[in-house]
Amino acid sequence: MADIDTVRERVAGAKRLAVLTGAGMSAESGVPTFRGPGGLWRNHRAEDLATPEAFSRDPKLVWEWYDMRRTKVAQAAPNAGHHALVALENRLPGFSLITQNVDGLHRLAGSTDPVEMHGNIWKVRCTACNGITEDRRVPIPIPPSCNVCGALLRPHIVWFGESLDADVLERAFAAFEYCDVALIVGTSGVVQPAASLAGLARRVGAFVAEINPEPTPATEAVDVALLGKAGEILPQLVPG
Ligand code: BJW
Ligand code: ZN
Repeated sequence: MADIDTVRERVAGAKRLAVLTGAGMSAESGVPTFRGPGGLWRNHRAEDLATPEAFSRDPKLVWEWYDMRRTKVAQAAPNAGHHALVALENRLPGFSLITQNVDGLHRLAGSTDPVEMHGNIWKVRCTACNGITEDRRVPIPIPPSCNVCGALLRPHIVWFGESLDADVLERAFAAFEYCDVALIVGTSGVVQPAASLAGLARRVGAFVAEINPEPTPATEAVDVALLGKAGEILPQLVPG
């Protein structure tokens, strides 16, 4: 049987399907990925910008990066892959969607309860009073300041070295610990703790498939690696 048919069959028969998505999920919507071609911004890597230290050193630079990304996300629409995941959610009772993406495209496509591990690009948090608000201004005044206390705002996003929200972590780990089928879509699998979810699913005996045009550190360990784009492969996995 072809690999894609095996995965389609496993998905159709899943009692609990857990899906992890990464930046490659939104690549076909025009949102740049972090690593690989086009991953650098003005010669900076995500690892050099998405840290509390980088923000303390140069909040204007970090906000300019976010303003560029907010502009791209504002222009982006969900792609066929996002819509296929909505179709899977509607057909399968035990469906969980865990995303590393901060772009909100899963929700825009109609996914009802995606777990956003790393936050959301449209939320900001005050560095003094910690108030969290939605802010959809594009462009955003740089640097933006809090309406309540006037202090500097930061993106409400999890940066390197920062802890993920405890409730979010619990939901992400539970989804993969109790699944019987897992799909790992469009992630390079290098950022923890998200990168450990595929291994967790394997350890509990789940069938794990990866969807990515390139091999990743997870490829060797999954049951099936479907080499291709999320927007092309995911629609083929929706049971008829
Ligand atoms: C397609 C495609 C198409 C293209 N279709 N696919 C254990 C060991 C070692 C280190 C650590 C560890 N635990 C924690 C750490 C430290 C750190 C970490 O993981 N570092 C590694 C880099 C080594 N992790 C953390 O700090 C995390 N915090 C934490 O664990 O707290 C506790 C703790 C702290 C410190 C030490 C120990 C414990 C927080 C991580 C936060 C990550 N945040 C970011 C924010 C960026 C800013 C923003 O979004 O605004 O999240 S970084 C960035 O990477 C972003 C992404 O969500 C994340 C993952 O990237 P992703 O999604 O995989 O994208 P890419 O670009 O890497 O890959 C795209 C893929 O798509 C590629 O494979 C393409 O081939 C593919 N593709 N087109 C399908 N059409
Ligand atoms: Zn404030």
